[in-house]
Amino acid sequence: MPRSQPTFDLVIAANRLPVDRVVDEHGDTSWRTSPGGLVTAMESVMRGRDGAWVGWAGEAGEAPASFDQEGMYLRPVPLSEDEVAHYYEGFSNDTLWPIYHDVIVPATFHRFWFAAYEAVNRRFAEAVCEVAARGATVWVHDYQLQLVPAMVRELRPDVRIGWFNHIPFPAVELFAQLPWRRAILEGLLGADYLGFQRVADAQNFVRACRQLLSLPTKGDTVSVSRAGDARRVRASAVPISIDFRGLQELARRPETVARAKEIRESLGNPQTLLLGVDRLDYTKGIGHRLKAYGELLAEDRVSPPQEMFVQVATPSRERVDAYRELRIEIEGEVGRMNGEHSRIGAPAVQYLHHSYPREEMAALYLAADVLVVTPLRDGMNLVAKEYVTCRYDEGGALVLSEFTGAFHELHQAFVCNPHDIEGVKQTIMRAIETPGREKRRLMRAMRRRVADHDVQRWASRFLDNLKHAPERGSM
Ligand code: ADQ
Repeated sequence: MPRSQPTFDLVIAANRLPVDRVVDEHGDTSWRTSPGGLVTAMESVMRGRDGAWVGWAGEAGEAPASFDQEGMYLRPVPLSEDEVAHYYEGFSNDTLWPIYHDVIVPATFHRFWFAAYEAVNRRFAEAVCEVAARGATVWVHDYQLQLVPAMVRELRPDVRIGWFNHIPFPAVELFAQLPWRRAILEGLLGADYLGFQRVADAQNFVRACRQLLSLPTKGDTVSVSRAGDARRVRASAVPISIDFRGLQELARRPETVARAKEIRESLGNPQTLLLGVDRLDYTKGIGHRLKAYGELLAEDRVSPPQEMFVQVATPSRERVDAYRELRIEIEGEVGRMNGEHSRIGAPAVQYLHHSYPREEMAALYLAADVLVVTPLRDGMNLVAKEYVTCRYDEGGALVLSEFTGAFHELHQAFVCNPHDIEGVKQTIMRAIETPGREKRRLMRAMRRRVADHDVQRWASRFLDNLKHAPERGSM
């Protein structure tokens, strides 16, 4: 280790660094902090502390040298082209992602993908140890880095290790399909504390340890005992949230309000504007949503231009086969619906396959009378929380799948089971037809929940749980 290597009391490890490379017209490179809840949350916990973030800078090949960005020390981890294909697109997104989302599409298993996953996790662990001060707190994020906790513990028994899962943790019957299930559970058990989106996710993890590793469990803790290392690991729910104050402030700006009005005008001022916003991912139930809406159109229960439907489908993982196929399927469906039900100047579905700046997202939320969120499985679904946050006017209505983490918090949503197409249709109609006064009451209650449980509170709850996790030898 070079003598000048700085070390930090708080180290975050996540697949991606919170920055994007920007190249200006002279070919000079700089870094721009990528907007997002995680960065905001980390900024709030790093304020007044020495913090480092370990992650991939987003491009294959050599990594840039470590650098400071807005008060955080960023330590890039290099990934080769092959590692991006095998560790990230392969094992993370084509093995773990489908298994952790109820096998909506079949998972692909390749031993060489796991080998790359292990190698990359080791590189992350070593980078973490390099920047962690003695006794530091290490916070590892998500399913791409499940081996990191045990690897860090082995190298640095002095640090305290937490891991948070942004996606669901599957039922043991599904998790058991993974040929590397033991390695993954043992990797996670290297942590002192494990945070999940829902109580059921934490319970699934504890059950997997009991059934697949035959470890003793009690309530939300698993007892681990290896030569010289007897510990209890706690697993519980700490649902993630968003930066309520920051986003609400953006939604209230006169420019955002004006843009929302302009969006509605450009759609011909519909009576009801329905909106879907998702990464183009098979977990999000976009096809189920379109099917339900297509039937409502066919039955003349909705029709453009009175009702207009805007679907924003953010480009995602386009090098993974299942995602390429999904895009073809969804765009075919949108084409069919528009062919059958559009009028000149009034499309049945306005489909947008783009990323947008935060300002535009806030304006879309503010413009929409109904947000339709129908995932088949989703760790949380921040889009739902962003929508209610932007509705400072208490307008709008939220249709929400019961298979999202958000369902467990936003009790006043119009709830649906996306597999029940008839039910989705009825729920959409209810969201459209419920009187404004009642909808305002529901929206107010959901806003209160998100305001009280924002991302800053999430981060401090996680760190608190980590701090108070059982001490070693406390069995
Ligand atoms: P995602 O699956 O990506 O996250 P979600 O929670 O909805 O899903 O977050 C998506 C984010 O991307 C939101 O902040 C949204 O505003 C933004 N976004 C979506 N479309 C966009 C577009 N076209 N342009 C710009 N921004 C767009 C994973 C898990 C979730 C979990 C989160 C956080 O799958 O279940 O809620 O992590 O833990």
